[in-house]
Amino acid sequence: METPRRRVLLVIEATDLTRYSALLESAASRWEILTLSPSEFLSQPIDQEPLDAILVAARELPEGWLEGWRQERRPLLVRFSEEVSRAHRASEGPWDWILPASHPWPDLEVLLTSSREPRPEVPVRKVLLAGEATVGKTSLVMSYLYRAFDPRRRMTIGVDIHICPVEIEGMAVRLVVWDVGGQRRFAALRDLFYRGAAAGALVFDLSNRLSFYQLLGWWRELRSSIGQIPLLLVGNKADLPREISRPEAESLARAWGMPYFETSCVTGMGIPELFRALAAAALRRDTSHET
Ligand SMILES: Nc1nc2c(ncn2[C@@H]2O[C@H](COP(=O)(O)OP(=O)(O)OP(=O)(O)O)[C@@H](O)[C@H]2O)c(=O)[nH]1
Ligand SMILES: [Mg+2]
Repeated sequence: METPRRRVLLVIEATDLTRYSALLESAASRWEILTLSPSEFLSQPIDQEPLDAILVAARELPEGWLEGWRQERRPLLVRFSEEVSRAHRASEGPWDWILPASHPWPDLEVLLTSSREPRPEVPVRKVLLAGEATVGKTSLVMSYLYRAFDPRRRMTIGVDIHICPVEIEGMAVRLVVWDVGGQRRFAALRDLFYRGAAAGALVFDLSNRLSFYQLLGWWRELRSSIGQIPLLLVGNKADLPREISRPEAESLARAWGMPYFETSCVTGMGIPELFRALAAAALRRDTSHET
């Protein structure tokens, strides 16, 4: 059976049209493509004929631009972005997909010819960051979320909870990171904080041997509180002179059956990898739990 011709609206600055002209021509034989500039788009709501997709190539759209678009069947909402190099499902905002502005068409073809699926729920997993005070647990989260390092020290009182979006192999995951205060006086509370976590990272400071020795206490505390959840070992502050070598840390990680990561919140080294590994471990934990 022939698929019905797709009706697509492209919102684009007139000056950018030439960039897509060849591709628009070739697509026009298969899809009905309407092009509008952002201002036209806002001033003439097209609500007679249902659209299959709204593609937004324009960089700026005023807030509330979607308000006029209450159609019975919600069109697929796709953003072209200069900042991504491959297609991915959006986890935030109104968009269903974000496609690379430089080559959106192959992915678009697939999206428009496959049947429409509802946006999947983004899985949410609780994970822990544990380890001695000042090893840099909160800084790891700040560096991941804001790509920034702040040398001023703000001790975590009890626990800080951060929402960290992570993407692994094109799939969005939302980590709820429980970043526990490492000070001894919070120990009595921590058992409560650990409940329901799907994975965790044990963090020490590569420039501080004591924080490495103290890992044993943390490992025991986590294992006795939440059992066999996947744990990762993290040597942070790799930018500073070391007191712990990589082989020494790796041999501990091996003994405990954990993967080992080195990070620096100053340079950002290893931090995206760490969060992706945490997300992957948290997701794995869930499936193995169910089967
Ligand atoms: N040079 C360097 N300093 C770091 C790094 N990570 C954190 N720091 C610094 O170490 C200090 C402690 O960092 P925090 O992130 O507050 O440590 P924490 O583990 O959250 O400490 P608690 O909240 O008390 O458990 C701060 O002054 C940070 O700026 C790093 O990778 N390199
Ligand atoms: Mg902290």
